[in-house]
Amino acid sequence: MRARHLRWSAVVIGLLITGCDTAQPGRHEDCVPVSTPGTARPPNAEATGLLALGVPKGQVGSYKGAGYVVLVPDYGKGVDPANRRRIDQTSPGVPGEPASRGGFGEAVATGDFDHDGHTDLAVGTTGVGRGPIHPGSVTIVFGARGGSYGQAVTLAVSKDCWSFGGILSVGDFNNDSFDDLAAECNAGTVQVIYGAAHLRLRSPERADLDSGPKEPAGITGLATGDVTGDGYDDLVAETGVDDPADAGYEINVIAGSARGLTPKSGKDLSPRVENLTDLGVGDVDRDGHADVVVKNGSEVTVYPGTSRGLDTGGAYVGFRNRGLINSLAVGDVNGDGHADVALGAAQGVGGVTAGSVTVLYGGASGISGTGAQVIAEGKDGAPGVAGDRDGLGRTVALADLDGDSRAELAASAPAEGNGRGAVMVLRGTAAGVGTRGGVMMCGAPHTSLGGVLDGRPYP
Ligand SMILES: [Ca+2]
Ligand SMILES: [Ca+2]
Ligand SMILES: [Ca+2]
Ligand SMILES: [Ca+2]
Repeated sequence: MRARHLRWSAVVIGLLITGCDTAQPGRHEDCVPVSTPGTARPPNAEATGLLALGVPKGQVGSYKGAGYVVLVPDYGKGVDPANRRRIDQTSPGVPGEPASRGGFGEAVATGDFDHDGHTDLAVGTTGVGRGPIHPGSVTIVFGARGGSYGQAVTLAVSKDCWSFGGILSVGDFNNDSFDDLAAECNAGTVQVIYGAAHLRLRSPERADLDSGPKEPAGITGLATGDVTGDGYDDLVAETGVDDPADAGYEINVIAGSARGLTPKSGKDLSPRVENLTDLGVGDVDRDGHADVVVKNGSEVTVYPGTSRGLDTGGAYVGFRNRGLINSLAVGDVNGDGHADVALGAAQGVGGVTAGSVTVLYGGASGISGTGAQVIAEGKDGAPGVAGDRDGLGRTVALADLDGDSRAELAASAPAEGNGRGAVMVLRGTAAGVGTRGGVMMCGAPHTSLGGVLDGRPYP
């Protein structure tokens, strides 16, 4: 899921002065460059998880901004960037040709859409940089044995979509074991593409759904989880509302069923939030209903899930950050069955913009700041060197990549290294995010690695 659009001690400020890239231009942080294809042979094993990094500003051949996606596997011991793959429109089987400012990789999502046991990659490209004649497309690249990719299909845009693929979210909305893909279509419409065994051969079933508000001003976020607790994944859509008297963003649950996602009906349970937000879905209080967690400015608000949708009356502010929150992800970091929440605060406070990620842990009464963990580059053994304007936490993701039922944290600093961009991955442990033994990856100059990321365990 993607939404459009600190605490710093004297010790950290000291690091800023002595250790950052800008202070020592010749110095490079210890990171694994991932903009080129990996050179290592794939091991004779299947990955346990996959981290997808969309790099829409990436250069392909002589085409600037053609865009590519870096796929980083995990074989059960932490992400393995040496075995990365790079997918672009010159990759075998991928339809289309690279073009300047094509922006391939603007949105990425992963899932097993053909249910063959290999995780597939969905790539959304709205083509906004190329003018109105490119209304967007979604490409599904199929995974195969040993982490290879060789076949893909591009789903043409429907006539009523003009921002197709700008935001993607994956779930099994009809619970048939084939992952399904929800894609932004236009200001108030989501298109759902149902997974099927024949996806490579013929067009999948697609359906357009209203995202909720009567006067939508643009979908800003999509996330998936079983809010109603009936075994079918539900889609949670966040949509701007075009209402001068009451501007804001509406959160709607579109319920899954045996027939797939069904348009909203009955009682209005849609909360309205004031600020452009980011949302995640997970069962923070472990009552069998996934909860919707949204950031609203510097606050984190939890809307408990119920069999009828969201309990707006039971909503609570689980945490107030000292500065603006930029990104949010939900997943179970410590494996206790309660979903946890990662918050990226790239701008920080007081003009110090190295950025940080705060992890809030779920419990019987939901999310609170008790026991919160603050992650920053170089802090408590985490990789990297905190530099002013790095902006760690511009995006965050939580996903169990190594297969131990604890979510790993991926956090990006797209501005780091003068726009080279960096992504830090730290493993989930029973005691929370493990700051030691983390991996730091970095991109090519001016490609803002980490601006787009998504992670998923293998099926
Ligand atoms: Ca597959
Ligand atoms: Ca399905
Ligand atoms: Ca937890
Ligand atoms: Ca894990």
